[in-house]
Amino acid sequence: NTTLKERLAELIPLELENVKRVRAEHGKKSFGPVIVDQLYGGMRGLPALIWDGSVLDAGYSFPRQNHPGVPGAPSQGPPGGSEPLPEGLFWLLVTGEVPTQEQVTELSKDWAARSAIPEFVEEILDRCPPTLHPMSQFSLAVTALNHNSAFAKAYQDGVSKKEYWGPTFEDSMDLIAKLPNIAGRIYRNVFGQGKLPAIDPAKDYSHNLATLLGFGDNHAFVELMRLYITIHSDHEGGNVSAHTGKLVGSALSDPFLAFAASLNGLAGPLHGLANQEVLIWLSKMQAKIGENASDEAVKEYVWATLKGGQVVPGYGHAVLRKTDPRYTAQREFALKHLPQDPLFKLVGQIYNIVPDILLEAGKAKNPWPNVDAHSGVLLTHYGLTQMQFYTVLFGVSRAFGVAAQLIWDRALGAPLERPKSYSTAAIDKIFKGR
Ligand code: FCX
Repeated sequence: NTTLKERLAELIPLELENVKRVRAEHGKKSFGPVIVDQLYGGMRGLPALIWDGSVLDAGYSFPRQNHPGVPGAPSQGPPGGSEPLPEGLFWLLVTGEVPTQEQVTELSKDWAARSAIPEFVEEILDRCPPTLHPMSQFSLAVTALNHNSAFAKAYQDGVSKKEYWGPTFEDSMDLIAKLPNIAGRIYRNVFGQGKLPAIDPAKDYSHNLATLLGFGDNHAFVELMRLYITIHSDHEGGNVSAHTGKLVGSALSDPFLAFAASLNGLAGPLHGLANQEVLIWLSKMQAKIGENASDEAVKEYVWATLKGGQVVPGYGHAVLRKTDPRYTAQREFALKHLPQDPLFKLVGQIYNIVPDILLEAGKAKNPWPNVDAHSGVLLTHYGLTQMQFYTVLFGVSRAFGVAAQLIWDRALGAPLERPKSYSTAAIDKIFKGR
């Protein structure tokens, strides 16, 4: 019954050999034409990164962790649960293998044991005004965890490059383990829910997170946390939060500093904040056209949004060109647990209306919904109505993907990331007359 770290120590030399072979065979081959527009257009579609944890296929998002048909969907939750466990997902992201129930339970216990945060970090959070966005508080606290970073200490002690992955693994486990206490404290400070309960080592990660938020006795909400943390964890290496973590980690900033940077990217409306924006948009729509509005009224509202020069939040995606399976997974959960919820019905009605409108408007490359189009509706249904907090939950989950990547980047010796930038004058000079 090997531990995650023991299994990882077995896999790393194999993957180092594998990468060496692939680079020896293909390293000098050119990979797709870079066109000047990609330098101006946000490197869209530019083959520029390696990450084995999850791969998106424009046909549908294919993070291997949550595609039920894919061997490797993590083991089911504890008895009575039917949603996957994030512990199983993290094992899968880090090893590419499905863990046993014992290995999953071991992870739950290990994270519970590492979950306490330093008192000074509690005080930093308690000093934040409730008007400071929860995501800013979140990244402040994660940055401050650098105080006890095993990697930073090992580096100062002169650890050899080959050993970088060990302290990175320890920091990553500590990071993931401490997020429920940080998120729970922010939630209770900003939205007032009294004293933080203790983490229960007999409960899984999601159950403890639900308890810290005040919903621990609601089995359906605990199940929702298992699903939510699983599906938001990783989405290829190029999205802003994953890429930022990789870039900052490539400077050998420890996982706390790297993930705090990821959180600042996730806080952007065109990335993780979209799940908050979706709920704000839905609530404004309901306020304007009422509950159980006609398709015509919804159509009119969507066109007004576009004509107002705004995006329809939760629709579109930089890579996907189909409905995000993470949307579908949430829809299935809603059909099972809250089929009559009016906001869920509105989300379904919008799903039947928005894609045709975006296609008719002709700008969006992907008219289908992404994960954010559905997530807030589920949280609201169970009483977690504070939309400003939604991206914090997205952030708790995204730590799983970013941490897995940082461990492997250090294990494989990923170099400092340093793309070349050009001035427009240089572009003009290089390509004039070509
Ligand atoms: N409503 C209105 N216009 C849209 C649109 C939408 N939903 N989606 C795209 N467009 C517009 C863009 O604004 C752009 O217009 P412009 O040329 O005037 O700027 C044009 O269509 C082309 O954009 P496109 O390339 O299709 O899409 P982008 O990737 O540039 O933008 C956004 C799509 C950013 C709006 C969409 O991706 C979004 O809302 N993202 C935030 C939420 C998100 O991606 N969540 C998932 C996170 C990620 F999957 C993860 O897990 O990491």
